[in-house]
Amino acid sequence: MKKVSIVSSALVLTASAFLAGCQETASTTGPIQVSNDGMAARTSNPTLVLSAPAAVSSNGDYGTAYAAKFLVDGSFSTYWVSSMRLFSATSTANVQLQYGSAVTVTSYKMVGRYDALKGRLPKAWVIQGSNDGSALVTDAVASTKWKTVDTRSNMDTLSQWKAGSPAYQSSLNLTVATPGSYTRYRLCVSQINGKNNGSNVTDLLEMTLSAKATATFTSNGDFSSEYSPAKAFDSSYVGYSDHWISANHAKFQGPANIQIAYSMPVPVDTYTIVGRFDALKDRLPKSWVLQGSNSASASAYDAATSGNWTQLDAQTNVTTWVAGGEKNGSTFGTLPTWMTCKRFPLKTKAVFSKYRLCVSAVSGSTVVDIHEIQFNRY
Ligand SMILES: [Ca+2]
Repeated sequence: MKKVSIVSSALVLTASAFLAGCQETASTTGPIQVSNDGMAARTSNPTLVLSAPAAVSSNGDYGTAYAAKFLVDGSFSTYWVSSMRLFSATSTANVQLQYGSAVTVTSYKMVGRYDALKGRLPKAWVIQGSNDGSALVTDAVASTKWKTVDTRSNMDTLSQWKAGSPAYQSSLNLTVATPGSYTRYRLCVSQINGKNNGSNVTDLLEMTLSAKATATFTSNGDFSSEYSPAKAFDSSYVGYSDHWISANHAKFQGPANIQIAYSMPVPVDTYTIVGRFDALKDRLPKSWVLQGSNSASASAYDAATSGNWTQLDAQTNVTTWVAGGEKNGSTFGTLPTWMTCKRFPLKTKAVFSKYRLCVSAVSGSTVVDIHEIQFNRY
């Protein structure tokens, strides 16, 4: 078989990369952790990059310095190189990413080398998902234990893979054709861009999977169904009915709690409250806490002191709301003068699947009234 040269001139392995090769793959079984690839979690269904899977494996590596774990280590100086194979529908190079719980992957990113060895870039592949505990990375592509969620062909090095930044890297951001909820995913490469003469490899620097979170909204009391908690998380503030109003009391009886529950943990480091600054500005929140939880039993009805929740921020006697809101306080741009907003940074970045605001005092009204709550990551 033809000897394959591994070290390219453009991508020189560093000493740290070799050291990394000596480390064992971290084994975690906790909830899926997510990073946020520059996109704020402002909407109620943000797309989030899944961070390193609990386990990664392949059906063959070129060597321990090029093991599958280097595909998901966050470094572009390390890479997975498959073992040599024929590359065909029945001779694929496979790599599997396994998570602690099922997740619906909606998009993925592959980063490869775009240098003298760009012929190693995958040209045809499938992405498959499985919840079958007996499924193996070595299973044939046609195995019924795996469901194909995305199929690619003719991904050439001219019109598809292109020189990126830096020029010796190339990346593809692709949408999954038929997403499903799976605990494990695998990439099965059936063709590469170079010659398929029986002694070739595929080679990728990094691969990340992304999922779109969904959310549900609850409160411990609404004024009416017209002012449901979902109205505070719909990324819209334009209408006079486009807000959440808490249950009405003869005298405000806090805490009035509003909660968003995502389908997966969402990183947050600031939040913004958008409200009205008109004749009803006495409905603005004055004192509150923001809390986070990963507990399945955590609820909008829990007391503010509940052990189900972690306190993320506390504000007392906030009276500095201004017409039109803080400059750059929200992502809506310039607000009309009958509205207001304020942004509150968290002391520590939070990653929770549930967040809730517990308002204990308002500016005089019998209700609290919030047009929008934005959770951000800057
Ligand atoms: Ca890498």
